[in-house]
Parts: sequence; C-alpha cells; structure tokens
Amino acid sequence: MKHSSNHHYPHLLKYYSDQPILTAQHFPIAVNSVFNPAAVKFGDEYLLLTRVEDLSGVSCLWLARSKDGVHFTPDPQPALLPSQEEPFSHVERYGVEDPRITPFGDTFYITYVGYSEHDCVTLLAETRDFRSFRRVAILGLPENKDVVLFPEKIGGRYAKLDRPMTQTSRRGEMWISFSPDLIHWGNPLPVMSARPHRWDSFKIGAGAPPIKTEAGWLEIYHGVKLTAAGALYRLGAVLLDLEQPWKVIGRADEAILSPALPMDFHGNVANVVFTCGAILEPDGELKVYYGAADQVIGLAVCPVEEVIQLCLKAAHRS
Ligand code: BMA
Repeated sequence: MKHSSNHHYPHLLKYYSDQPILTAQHFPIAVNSVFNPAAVKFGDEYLLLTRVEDLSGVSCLWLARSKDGVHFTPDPQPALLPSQEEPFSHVERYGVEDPRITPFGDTFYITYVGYSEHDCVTLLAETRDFRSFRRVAILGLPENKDVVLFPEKIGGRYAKLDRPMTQTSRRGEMWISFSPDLIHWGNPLPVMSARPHRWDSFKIGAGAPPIKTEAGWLEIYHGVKLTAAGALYRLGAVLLDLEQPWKVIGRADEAILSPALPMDFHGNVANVVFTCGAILEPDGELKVYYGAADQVIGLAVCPVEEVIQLCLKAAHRS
C-alpha cells in the first residue's frame, strides 16, 4: 500500500495518510465520535466494526465496509446497541465499547466491553455473516477490558487476553485465561506488566487479536504513561510463544506508534492512539486501524517483518 512518505515521524508504523479514514461525518445520523474499530477481511471486503459514541455519550458498535481497506461506508444501522435483554442488559446500560473480531472457522467472534453502573466487563458475541449478531456470554467480573480471543485453540482450549485492574495500585496488566467452551474461563496467568519509567509505565492492554507468525503470536498492544498533561496512549508490539503464550519471547523497547498527527492530539481525549484491529495482508503488510484521540479513525502501516524484528531485537538483548 502506498503511504505518505512521512519519514520525519520516528516510529515504525507509518501513517497511510495524515487524514482520518473514517469520521462522524461519514455516518448516516449525527454522532459524536467514531473510533477504536475491530478490523477483519470478509469475502472480498474489509470490515471495520467501529465504536460509535452517540450524542448522549453512549457507545454502540457499527459496521463499515470497504473494497480497498481505506474507503469505508457505514451500514445504515448499528450492528450492536446496548442490550435490553437479560443478562446482558445488566452490564451494557452505559454502552458497548472497543470491539475486537477473531475469525474462528466460519464463525467470527466479537469480544467487547460493556459499561454500566457495575463498571466495565468483557463480553462475547458472534456472527457468521455480519448481518445478524448473537450475544454469547459475559466473560467475567468487573473491572476488566481490552479482551482479545486467540484465533486458534491453545493446547485444546480457547484462550483470551484481557486486562483486569487492581484496585489499590490502579495498575493494569495483561492476563491470559482459558476455556473449553468460550463461556467458562479459568487457569489465569499474568503475561505482561507495565514497565517502570518507559512509554508503557502506567498500564497496558491487548490491542488487536494476536496474529500468528512463524516467530510467535504477534500482539499489538497499547501502553499508557502518565504525564503532566494526563494519560498518553501509544502502541507497542510483543511476540508470545506459540504453544505457551503466557511466555514473552520479545517485547519491543520502543513504541511503534505514538501520537504525532494533529488528529492524534486534538479530539475528545487528546494524546491517544488506540487499536482494536490489525490486518496482515498476504504480501506481509500490516495494516493497523486505530482510534485517534477518541474521535476519528486513522490507518498506519508497516511490513510485519519489521515489527517482528523489533521484538526479536529485544529478545536477543534480554
Ligand atoms: C481506554 C479505553 C479506550 C479509550 C482510551 C483512551 O481506557 O476506554 O476506549 O480509547 O481509554 O481514552
């Protein structure tokens, strides 16, 4: 994919454009913001399942379709509104947020976050055709978010990454857990923590669902640093062991995307780049769709091999 030659930006991911690829203005009704999309290829189309915050401040999930991965047209109606049905209505009252899509056979699983007076919980829905959607389960207790499903079973069980939050330190760490049926989850293990004094020093969470590579599961995650101006969100990369994905093979020292464009700085929440979806193309290009400043959607790209090498460089040093 041709991208603007923005070599003066230091990070590994390069902006496809210095303009957003999808904004509130593209939608058929007035909405506040469009951000943090899941991304997947389906037939001959690219799909983004975007988080859309309405004018009352409640988010729903809305599908947008594209032939080229760049020009997206939203569907006439949202895909998932906050549920009115038990048990989901208990945990989605204030909105559904930050979806991730994992293809699994001919089913597409959608992991997402429900927000309510009970704080945030992780949930699972499914679709086969991106026309009708079915909720499957509430995956766990609050406070938890940043939930991604692996696209294959690990040791015979489904596996997910998520981000429980500790109450005393407010630290957010990445955990893995397992399930025989996608409903009952257990055997949790910590995978990765925030790194003191680095760009990901405050909290971290999974971004795109893990991508299988020969070098390991590639996870594009977000990290937060607290600055005098507030939280600063960046993207990083880590390789996890293919058979024992709670083991880190290599975690890149550097952030691979950091707010640098005007749209990353100016929006509802300044200084945020946040991903819920990346697509690995057959030619090795990694397309990372990201929410810019919780307002619009941007696209950044890079050969996947460069991201892998950055992770392996860190592996060899440690
Ligand atoms: C996180 C999530 C994201 C959001 C980010 C920055 O906690 O809620 O949806 O993009 O904060 O505001």
